[in-house]
Formats: sequence, C-alpha cells, structure tokens
Amino acid sequence: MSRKNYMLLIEFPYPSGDLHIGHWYTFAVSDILARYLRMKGEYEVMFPIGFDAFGLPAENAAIKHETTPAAWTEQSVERMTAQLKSMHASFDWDRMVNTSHPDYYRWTQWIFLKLLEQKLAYRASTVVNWCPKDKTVLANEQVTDGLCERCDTPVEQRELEQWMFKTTAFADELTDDLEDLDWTETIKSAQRNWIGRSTGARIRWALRIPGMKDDESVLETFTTRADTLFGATFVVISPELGKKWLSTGWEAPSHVRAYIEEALGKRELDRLEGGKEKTGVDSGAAAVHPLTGETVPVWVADYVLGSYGTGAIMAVPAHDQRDWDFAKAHNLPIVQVIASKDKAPTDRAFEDEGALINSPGYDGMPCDLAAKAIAKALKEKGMGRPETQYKLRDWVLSRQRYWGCPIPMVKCPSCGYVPVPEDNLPVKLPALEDFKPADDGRSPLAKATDWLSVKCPQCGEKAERETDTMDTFVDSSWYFLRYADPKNAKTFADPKYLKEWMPVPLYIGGPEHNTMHLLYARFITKALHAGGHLSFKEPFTARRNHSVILGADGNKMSKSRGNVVDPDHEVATYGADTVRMYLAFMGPYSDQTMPWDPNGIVGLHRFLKRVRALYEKEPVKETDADIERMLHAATKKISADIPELKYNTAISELMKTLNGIEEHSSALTKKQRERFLLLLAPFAPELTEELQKGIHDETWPEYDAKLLRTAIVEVPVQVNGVLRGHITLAPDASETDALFAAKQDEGVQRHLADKEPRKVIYLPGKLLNLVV
Ligand code: ANZ
Ligand code: ZN
Repeated sequence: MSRKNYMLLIEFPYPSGDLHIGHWYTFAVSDILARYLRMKGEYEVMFPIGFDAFGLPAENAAIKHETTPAAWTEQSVERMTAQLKSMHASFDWDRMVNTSHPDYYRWTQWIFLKLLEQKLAYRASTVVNWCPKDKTVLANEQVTDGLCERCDTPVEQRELEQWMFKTTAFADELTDDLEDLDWTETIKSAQRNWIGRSTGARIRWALRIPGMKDDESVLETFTTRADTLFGATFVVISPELGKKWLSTGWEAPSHVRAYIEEALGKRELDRLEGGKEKTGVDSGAAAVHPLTGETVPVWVADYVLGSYGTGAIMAVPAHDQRDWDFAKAHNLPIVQVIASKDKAPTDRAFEDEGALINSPGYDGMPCDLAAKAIAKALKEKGMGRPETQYKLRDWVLSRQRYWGCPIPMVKCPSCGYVPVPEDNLPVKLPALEDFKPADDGRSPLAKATDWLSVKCPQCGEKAERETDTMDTFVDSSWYFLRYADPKNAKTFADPKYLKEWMPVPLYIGGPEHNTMHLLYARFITKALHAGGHLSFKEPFTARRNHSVILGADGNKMSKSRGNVVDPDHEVATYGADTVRMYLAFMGPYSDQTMPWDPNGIVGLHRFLKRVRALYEKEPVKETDADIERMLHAATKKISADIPELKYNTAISELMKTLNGIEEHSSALTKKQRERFLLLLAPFAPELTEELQKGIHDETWPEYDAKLLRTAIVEVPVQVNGVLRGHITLAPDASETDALFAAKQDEGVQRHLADKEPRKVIYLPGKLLNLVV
C-alpha cells in the first residue's frame, strides 16, 4: 500500500540577508515534526523551503549597497541557504522555489491571465495610499499612524487607475468555509472580522432640500438594526457623500461646504477614533421618515465613512453610542424604542436587545422579529430591502515599483489593454541600472524603453507594456502549489502531483499573517478552483501560529533595543542541536510570547553533554526493568506530544528519563540505548546521527502498553509519619526508585527541606515513610 503524502508547510522567508532567531524558531523547531513524521513512516513527508524574493526592501538594500535588487537578492538567498543548512533541518532542497525567478513568476503571470479571463482581475480607479517618498501605493496595513511603514513619510491619498483582484466575489465563501477548517479560533475570527460581513437593511429616505423640488432626490442608509427605525431622530451623511451632492448641484451653505472640505483632509483613522469629540454640521436638508412621514434633519459628520455601506446612516442615539455622543454634542433629540429592563438610560445608549416601544404597530415585539417585520413593511412600500454589507475590499495589486512580477498586459492606443498571449510568458523583468521610480510617479519600468515598446498582440500596431508590477502578496499566494511540482515548465503544477500533495495538512506561520496572506492564498485557491484548475477550495486544512521569541528583557527583539539574539553566534558557541532544542524547550510552540534566557540554553547544552557521556559507557547485557519501563513511558509521552506541537513537554520527558537512567548508574543495554537515541533524534539530529549512523532513516519506536499498565501503582509518601504526597511507580520498584520519585514530589520536597532522610521505611506498592 502506498503511503499518504504530508506536506509540512512553513511560511517561506523573505531573503533579508541574514537569518534571525525567528527563522530558527520557525524552521528548526518545525523540523522536529518533519523528522518525527518521517520516522513514523505513515506518510511520505515533504518539508519544502523557498524564498519570497521580490519586494521593496531589496530595492532599498540595493540602493544602500550600490548593487541591483537582483544581485542583492541572489546574494542574500545564497547566504541564507548556507545558514539554513547549518540548522540540519531536513528540507527538500530540490523543491526550492524563488518567486523572483522567471520559471516561477511565469506562472504568477499565468494566474493573473486566468483571473482576467474569469473577470476576477480588472482595472479601476481607486483612492489609494500614496507614499510621496517611496513613490508607491501602500496597503492600509503598510500605513502606521498616517506614516509610511518603511520611511515614516506622511502618506497622501491619491486617485489612481490600478489592477485589482475581485476578492469580494468570494466574500461569502471566504467567511462560510472557515467553519470546516482546523484553524485556531483567533485566526478564524481575524479572517471573519477582516471580511466583516454584516446583514441588515437598506432604507430609502425622500429628501427635502431647500431650493430643490421635493421629489427630486432620495437618500439611502444601511443599518443592521432596522428594528430601531422609529428611534431615528436624524440622518447623517459622510463628507464624501456631501461632496458628491455638491458636484451634482446641491447649493449648500458655505459653512457646510467648508466643513466637508476640512473633513475630507483628515485620515480615516482619526475620524473613527473613539472618545474624541464628534464634529458635524446641519446640512439644512431634511429626510422623510419612510414609515411615519415625519421629517428629520440631515447632518454631515465625519464619523460616518464614505467607503462603507451607503455612506449615510440613520442615527438612533438612544441605541447606538456613536449617535448618542453626537446627539448630546449637538443637542439632537433622543427617543428610546427598545425597552431596557431598568429605567430609561440617561448616561449612555442602550445597545442591548429587548422588546420594542414607541414604535406604532410593533410595540412589544422582540428586536429580531421586529427587524424582519419592519424590513418587510419597507419593502412593500418600495422604501427598503434586506442587504448584506462587507468590510472586505477588492485587492489592489498594482505597484509602481521595479522589483516585482511584471503584469502581463499591453496597452494599445486602439485596442486598449490586451493580455500578453500565454505562449509569450514570462514577460521578463528587464535589467535596469536606474530602478528608482520616475519623478512623475510612473513606474521605473517606464524607463526600460526597449522592453517597453511592443507590438499589440491583437492588431499588431505599436503599443506599450504595462509598467506596474504586482503586489508581492500575489507571489506568495500560490507558492505551496508550486512545491508539489516545482520544475514543471508546462503548467504551474501537474494535477497528478497536486492531487498527491494538496491541500496542505498543516501550515505553520506567524500571527502577522492572520489576515492578508492567509486570505489572499485562500482567494487565489478559490479563483483557480472556480476556473477549473484546482479540485479543492481551501488550501490549508490546519493552520497554527508559532510562538514569538522576545529578547531577554521581555521586549520584541530589535536592533535599537540591543536585545537581538544572533543565532549564528549561539550556534558557534553551543552547536545547532542545542539552539534548536532550547528554542523548542522554551515553551509551547503555538500562540505564546517567550523571552530568551541565556542561562536556559546553557542547561540544554549540559543535557546533550550528559547524553554523550551516556554513550561513552559500555552497554550492559542485563535489561533493567525500571529503565525499560521509563523508556516505554517516555516513548508514549513523546509520541503524543510531538504531533500536538508540545515539544517543550516532550523534551522535559527526555530529561526526566535521562535523570532516571543516571540514577540507575546509566546501565543501558544496546537496545535501550538505541530507543533513547531514537526518541532524541528529531530534537538533536546532529548528535544522534554522530552516535548512530543512519538513525534518521530508522523507524520510530513503539511502546509496550502492557509494561506501562503494571507501572501505575500509587504509593503514599509520609515524612515523619505524616502524609505529604503520592508517587506513581511499579509495584515492585526498588527502594532507590521510590526514594528518587519521592524527592520529585513537591510536598515531600518541602518537608525534606534538602535533608537526606535518616531512616527509610519502604513497603513496595504500599507505603514509603521517610524519617528526618
Ligand atoms: C442604525 C443603528 C441603530 C445602528 C443601532 C446600529 C445600532 P456593522 O455591524 O459594522 O456593519 N453604519 C452604517 N454605515 C456606516 C458608515 N458608512 N459609517 C459609519 N457607520 C455606519 O455596523 C453597521 C451599523 O453601523 C449600522 O447600523 C449603522 O448604524 C452604522 F441601535 O444603523 B446602525
Ligand atoms: Zn491593438
């Protein structure tokens, strides 16, 4: 029977030029699982590695070191490869992918063309974050406090034509399909919040604008609480919507215009920040309540966003805190329409659910039913309908940068944008001496004049290539597929190999990728599936985030704090086995932050020295039953811990076992030595290979459950005749063993207070009494 395949996927590194301790943590510690699974023999294991090699930092580094991004990247890859090899991690080097190589990005371009065919790639004008210094578009996540993440320059808002991927086409699937994945709840909810699906209603309001005819215009609001409609005492439009009204002939008072202009100059984050004063102005217009026919004032305020819902809201101050704050600040009426159990709320909005009041025709109805009933009534009047809104926006993938994957499009004066025919892929990135962006903000590739001019694939006339490159998140959204068949020149990966290796059973990476990278990879998978190129819809069956190693001072490692641990130095001092084993021993592998402890690594180094000493002794002939039991117990524990990524407790077990062996004068038979070494092999590959050639091709040991069953007898331990603890051991265990076990017990330890007992009374299987 053929073995099932298992790709142990670890986020591939960006070739920054030097491995840091985080790389070690991700790769070397994950190698424990890879080696264990191989020894177990149930799977054909793949442990691939590659480089996410395009990106802005390479350009900056190249400028700094007076070289090209390509040369700098190759050099970094070479250096990091050597460092990675020093880890003794069992990578499948022959599957290495590098996203900046034409044989890889040819397929990135092919994927772009497929998405274009599927109408999932398109061009549109959007407002983007623009860094005037780096001269590039930034994702929202690359903007921190309004500054460019890389150079701290204030970011501007610009309207630009960009290539986009239609991630919103899968908004529902991306939300619903999370259900069946074995991902931690934190990651799932990060994905859900990012997509931000909310179900509610769109409600229409007739407008009364001074100087305009009454039936001229309507306004629409999006709400998740249609049940509160009778509590809507005013309507608020966003400055963006106000601007739109102005451009279509609204003659607003000058102070209203001034407010709109001022608000549009602010950053979204400042506008949303809680706690700060809520600014706004009365627009002078009024809206007609769709059910009561009464009019309410229409305000313009910047706490309403232009980019969400309809860009306008019905304000229900009694039941929405933002509206409450606004109503209080501007003296607007507050009408309670949901009954609270206590008296009417006086100091803040009542945001809980309840039964309706002050809502003619709906009083007494519970919220959820009322929301449905009101939405239905609105629909019948033609004044509303149920609607679902998403926070997710389409993916802007154009970058005005050099070091990225060229977008395979041609712009023809007569045909418009025409895709490069598949046979002409890859569109190679031209070598450029001067790859800095042009001053007009046009991409550096516009300077590659020979490369730029091309015949239109459609009409054959003179045309130009697209000069934007792709967001590097596109490169990394499909690399795991390539691992299945990394050298294929005919397709991105042969379906036969995809079937063998996909979807990925376990993907390990950092918490910083809870949203974007994971969402993009899921999107590309769903898009390729929809196009008939993949047979599955989700790329990663299980996902775990590795823990994060902090500096010895408990802070995030950073050069400026001077708390960075250099793995090369540690490896040179203690050896690779010690470094990886210490990292694994520091704590649970998932979802923790753990400070580096320089003394801890010394302890591990000593442990490995003791293992070596054990092997310098001659093996014995006679099997010691206690040792045998300990070794089987350890086998059981370690076999259970590794698949759960509990490397720390597995290592404790190894330490405990070694202590036990030493208590028995290290008298191991040849077989017992081998078992101990096999258990240690995934953790300390170098030492174990040295002590036993070919150990990593050996089979993981089984344990004998029968041996363990007899091992569990609980014996009470007394100190000076008073019960102080319990020990578990074999019913026929020796006095030495019982004493050893008793000394590990906390209660006993406390009462022995480091003293040796004067007298030991031991009834095997029944009682241990220590007299001090
Ligand atoms: C009336 C109402 C009453 C609301 C109430 C809430 C509570 P989520 O869940 O995030 O989708 N809203 C709608 N569009 C907005 C925009 N462009 N800018 C700012 N706020 C906006 O939130 C939906 C709720 O956020 C909507 O429901 C609306 O306020 C507000 F007791 O309408 B609600
Ligand atoms: Zn043409």
